[in-house]
Amino acid sequence: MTDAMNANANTHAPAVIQRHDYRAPDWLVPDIALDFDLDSEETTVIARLHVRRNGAHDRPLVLDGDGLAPLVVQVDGQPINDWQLVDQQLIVPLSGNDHVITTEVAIQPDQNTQLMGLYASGGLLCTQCEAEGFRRITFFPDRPDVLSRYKVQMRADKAAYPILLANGDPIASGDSGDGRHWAEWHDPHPKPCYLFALVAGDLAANADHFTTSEGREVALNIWVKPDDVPRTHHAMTALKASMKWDETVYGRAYDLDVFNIVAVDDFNFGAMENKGLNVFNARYILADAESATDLDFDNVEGVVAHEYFHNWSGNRVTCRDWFQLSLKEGFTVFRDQCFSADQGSPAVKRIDDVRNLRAAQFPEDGGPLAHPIRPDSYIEISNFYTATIYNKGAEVIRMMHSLLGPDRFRQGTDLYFARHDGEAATCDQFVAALSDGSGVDLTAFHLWYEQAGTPKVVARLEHGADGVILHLQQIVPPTPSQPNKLPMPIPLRVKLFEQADGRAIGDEQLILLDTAQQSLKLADKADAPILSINRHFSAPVIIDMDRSAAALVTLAAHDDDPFSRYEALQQLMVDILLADMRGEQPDIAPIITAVQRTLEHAAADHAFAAEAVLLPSEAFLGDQLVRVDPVAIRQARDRLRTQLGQQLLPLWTKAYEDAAPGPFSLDRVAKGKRRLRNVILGYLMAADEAMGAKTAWAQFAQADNMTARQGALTALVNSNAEQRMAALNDFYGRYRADNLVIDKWFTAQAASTREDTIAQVRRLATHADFTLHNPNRARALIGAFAANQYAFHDASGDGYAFIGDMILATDPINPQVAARLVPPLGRWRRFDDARARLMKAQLERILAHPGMSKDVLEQASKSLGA
Ligand code: B3K
Ligand code: ZN
Repeated sequence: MTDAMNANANTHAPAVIQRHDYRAPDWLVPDIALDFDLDSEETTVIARLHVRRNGAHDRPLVLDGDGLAPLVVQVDGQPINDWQLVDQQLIVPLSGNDHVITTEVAIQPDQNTQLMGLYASGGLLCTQCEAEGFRRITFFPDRPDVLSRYKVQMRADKAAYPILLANGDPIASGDSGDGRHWAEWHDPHPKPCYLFALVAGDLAANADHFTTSEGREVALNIWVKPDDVPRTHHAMTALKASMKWDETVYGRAYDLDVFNIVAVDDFNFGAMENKGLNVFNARYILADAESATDLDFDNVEGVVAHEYFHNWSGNRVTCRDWFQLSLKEGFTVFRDQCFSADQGSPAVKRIDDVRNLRAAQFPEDGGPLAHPIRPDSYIEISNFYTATIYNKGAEVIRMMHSLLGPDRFRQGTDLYFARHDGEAATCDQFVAALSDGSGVDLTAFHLWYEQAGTPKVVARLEHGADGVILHLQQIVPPTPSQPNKLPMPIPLRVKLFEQADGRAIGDEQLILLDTAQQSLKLADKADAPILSINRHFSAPVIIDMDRSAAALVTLAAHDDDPFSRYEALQQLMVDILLADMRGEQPDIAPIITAVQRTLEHAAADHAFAAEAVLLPSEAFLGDQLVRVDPVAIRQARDRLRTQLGQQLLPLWTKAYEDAAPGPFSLDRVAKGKRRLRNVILGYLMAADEAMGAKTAWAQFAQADNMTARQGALTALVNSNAEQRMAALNDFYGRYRADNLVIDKWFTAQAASTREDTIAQVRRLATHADFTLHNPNRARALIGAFAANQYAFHDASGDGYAFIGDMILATDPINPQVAARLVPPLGRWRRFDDARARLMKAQLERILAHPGMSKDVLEQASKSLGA
């Protein structure tokens, strides 16, 4: 606990949960029957728990609750009076080893603005329980290692809620005779309560079916508001492809007769893998050409796959405690990344994944909220659904996959699923199963689970009479509460090329750096070798190596790993931009040559070319500096963009024309062309704003799809062009009834590079369509603004104050959404003293505010690091 948090007299210091305090549950709940009398104003929940003493002890039954008052407490059918409610927990003394506990509570779904537990959204009633939402529905041991078989009965008004869904299989349904009806669902697979789900509403389905490799006929339904059914086809295609892929690649088949997905408008994150009843944020289900960008289509595919894959990695084998969250999340992200790579372009997918890792996870790992992929402590578990747990977790599994190769990795996962099916497992057990199944000892990887911080690998190539020698050194930086680190196992794919002609010298090698320093011979002889290292991003590390611009130009042209070609181009740009910021006059000829060559070959892979010529983001450039200077970064980046735009103008124009779209299609080539055109628009605008705006406006007006329309809108919104307002107004008018598209309208303005962005964002926060109650909308404006480095870090501090205001306003409504807005303020150590003071002032203001949630308090106090 920090002093700042202790100093806050208004809060009762929240408890810190420690990983080492884990104890098996005192009581198990093999069976539970739930009875819901549903109503948006007041729902009654009767729960019958069959509880069983776990081991010899005399401790009472302790059931978690949050905001619940027991109306009835019975033991074996008899009301009791000796229960107690202590810190929201219901304590029931029990004499025997097996009992049936009955409780009744009343809850108010339409008052539930946190969107955890049972809540109302757009006329539906739905649930979200992970991590600790089930305790807002009924009293229960709300921890992932208590697995139960669920029977659920629900009654509801037939007109308002014609569809009644829960986990598992539908057993019976009927009319209650009073305008209400009922349904009963049984889930035969024991599960932790975080996987419980229920949905009631006026829904229509896109219905399909799938026959599993085991011969099971599965009914598939994607439930949405009736008007939205035409927008569910991409999700259904993705679902069937995921089911097939998991059978082929992991040997995992689906295990119920029904698989339901429901889309809801108000949802705290992407989606939720509840057994047999996935609940989704509508933005990850609904997609058609008119309203969704290609990125949206890809995200739908990826998230549908992710939640489906959880059926095995998460549901059949779940987590022993929340410290093991990466067991299911890291593994499932790795699985969905590989799936998406197989569906599209592996190279472009890898580039995207690495860009996301560097944008979200590296800063987290280098800041006050750094934590290992298996954390040691937390105050609020919701704060640990992070890029570290998810994306770095996936990278750690990818490294083990690289070392084992696909066949031995599969032997490992087969053993993991066989050994732990139906259990709540740990990360250590996962690594042990991979080791035992593959016959390769991976125990050294425990360090990746224990140590936070992004390792830096310093590489130096030496060549002479002894051959080509690679000298490597690894540095794992100190992170909060982990000052000293041990060397980690770091698999690095490397390959040598000749400087003169880009000819390969030997094959790619996979080397394992597992000591602080290591030197190894890569080849006997070479004239002027250059090193391609961390190919395909084989390890989540920062490579520190001096390579000349000429070497990078050669790699950008000749490296046979597309990811490394991309890296070479990015490094060239970063080197030039940093030199510019230091006040040097960098030679831009090498980058002109490399971009020119990439554009000349764009037709081979438009999507790759688009990624390769994109300038590094302002935030990524900030990460390369000891002190982030948002203004200098903006100016240097604008200068290089203008130089590239102007010097290669005929080539940009030609590439734009060559990438002219045919009829709308989601095939790789069509998507690649759209992506490249949008990237080129940025260069055209930089070369000549009036000319670029004309092209953008034409693209905007003629677009038959959202990728083209949004790309053009973004280019115009960043400009002073006369078409800017026309595009914004047209877009708003055209889509005002479509929430998911209006989110894009808010984001385009919040992410704008214009000087008046803060003022615009403040104005948009009072717009009639803005609400803090819908997480998508809140993130579309506030989240996008906080990610806009130049505007957010305006020297006036207005950006910080706006985020501070929004955190205070959001917290009473939805602490999870509010807490996610805090980390940008926590980066104050990376900025000049004046900005740092202003950022800290906002954190102090938040901490001093009475009644803040523990979600926000944990993030703000750790961010302040006081
Ligand atoms: N498991 C959920 C995330 C739940 C977040 C709770 N704060 C979605 C997913 O990762 O698949
Ligand atoms: Zn997940």
